[in-house]
Amino acid sequence: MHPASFMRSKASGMIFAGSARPRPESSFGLLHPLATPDAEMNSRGRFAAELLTSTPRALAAAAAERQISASERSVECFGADAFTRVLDDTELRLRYLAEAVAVEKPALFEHHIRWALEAHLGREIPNSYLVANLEALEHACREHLPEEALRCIEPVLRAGRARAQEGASPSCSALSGAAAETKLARQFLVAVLEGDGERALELVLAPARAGTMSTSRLAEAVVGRALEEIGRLWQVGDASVADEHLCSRVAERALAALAALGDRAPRNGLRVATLSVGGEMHDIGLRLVADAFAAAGWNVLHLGANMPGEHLMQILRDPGVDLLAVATTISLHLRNTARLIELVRLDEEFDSVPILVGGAPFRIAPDLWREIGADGTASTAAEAVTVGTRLVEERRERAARSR
Ligand code: B12
Repeated sequence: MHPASFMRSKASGMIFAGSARPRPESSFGLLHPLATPDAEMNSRGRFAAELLTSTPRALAAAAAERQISASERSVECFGADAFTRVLDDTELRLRYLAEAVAVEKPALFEHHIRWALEAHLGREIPNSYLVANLEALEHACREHLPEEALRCIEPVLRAGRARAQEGASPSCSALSGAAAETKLARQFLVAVLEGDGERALELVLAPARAGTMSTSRLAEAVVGRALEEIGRLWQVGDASVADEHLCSRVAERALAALAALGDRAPRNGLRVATLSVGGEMHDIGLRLVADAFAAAGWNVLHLGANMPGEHLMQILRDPGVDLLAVATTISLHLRNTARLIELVRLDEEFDSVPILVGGAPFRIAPDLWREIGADGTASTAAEAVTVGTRLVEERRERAARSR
């Protein structure tokens, strides 16, 4: 039996048959006393996502086989090892699809499709490949997943397909323009790519020492933008992984030096833990957020990248925190983020600790933070401090009222 067929029979038998049907649940799977019809809808998305990723290789293989048999031409660009390449690519797409389905945010999948189109442009992979791949994926889902799951998956897949049919427009440099910080970001990146990290550092530290540009602007609008651009160059195939790693390391040194040069408000007695969710290796943006809290007088427990949720409880207990700031850069880690929030919320001791979330998915889908149970989001480090401070004050007011 094909593994994907096994999945179908397992799924329809085990999950969707009669009394085995799930009761209304909180957005991310665990029972919630105030479950609403919305929450039920969301738990269906979550179920569908679990099915998509329960045996992702098998489902991706079914789609890849379908694509190759329906249109061998659509995979010609991959040459001799087309099947393996299409298989890997489809499995990754399926994982992005699952996360968007789990939170019922087609915009997240559309964003992935736009990202893929731009990446393909630089590698001479035609749009017809992606359109055919999405058709095959939809076909495989229809063939192997139960109707109830399809109702959540199809609208997301179709949004992605419509986006793929529009085709790619070449991505624009994050560093075009004549603003002072943009010019400096260009010079910083050129110095890094020329292998002169010391020059790059000096370029951002000199204006900080001279007081001609604030350290926060240098961090976000210069170093941050340079990172965005090296990411774009890597995506379209114009920069190597080594270029990107080099840029990240110089950026980390620059950010640490800028943080040391910046002003600091007196200690305010508040403590924040900053962490990237389990699986998430990006933490430079989070580091900027941590530095902004420290500059505003907070005591910062910077836990950094890939923080497993279950080990977080220890920090919450001792030394304890007033705020949790959680980063998710790629949408592949959204369910982990939701699980982490749920873990904290389920513990009576900490269920009122405010949780601030941030990172690209929360900009792509602006109400996503609410959906996954967080208390707020912010797009920049300065905004994170403003929102975080407000959340802690609101919590104190609530506690005072209930006394
Ligand atoms: C550096 C980098 C890496 C480094 C990370 C090093 C590190 N220690 O962080 C490494 C090499 C590990 C890496 C790996 C990968 N990366 Co990467 N990476 C980047 C890059 C170039 C820079 C990230 C960055 O620091 N940006 C600068 C900061 C300042 O911006 P920011 O993160 O958005 O943060 C700001 C806000 O979002 C917000 N914020 C951030 N965190 C938080 C938290 C809270 C609580 C709040 C309120 C706000 C907030 O405030 C920050 C300041 O303004 C980006 C490009 C980009 N556009 O960002 C790609 C990028 C994010 N990576 C990408 C990819 C695909 C990957 C990999 C999958 C590649 C691979 N095939 O291995 C892996 C995934 C690893 C994993 N499991 O997480 C893609 C993501 C595409 C997508 N949407 O899925 C990007 C966008 C590159 C691209 N253009 O294609 N990467």
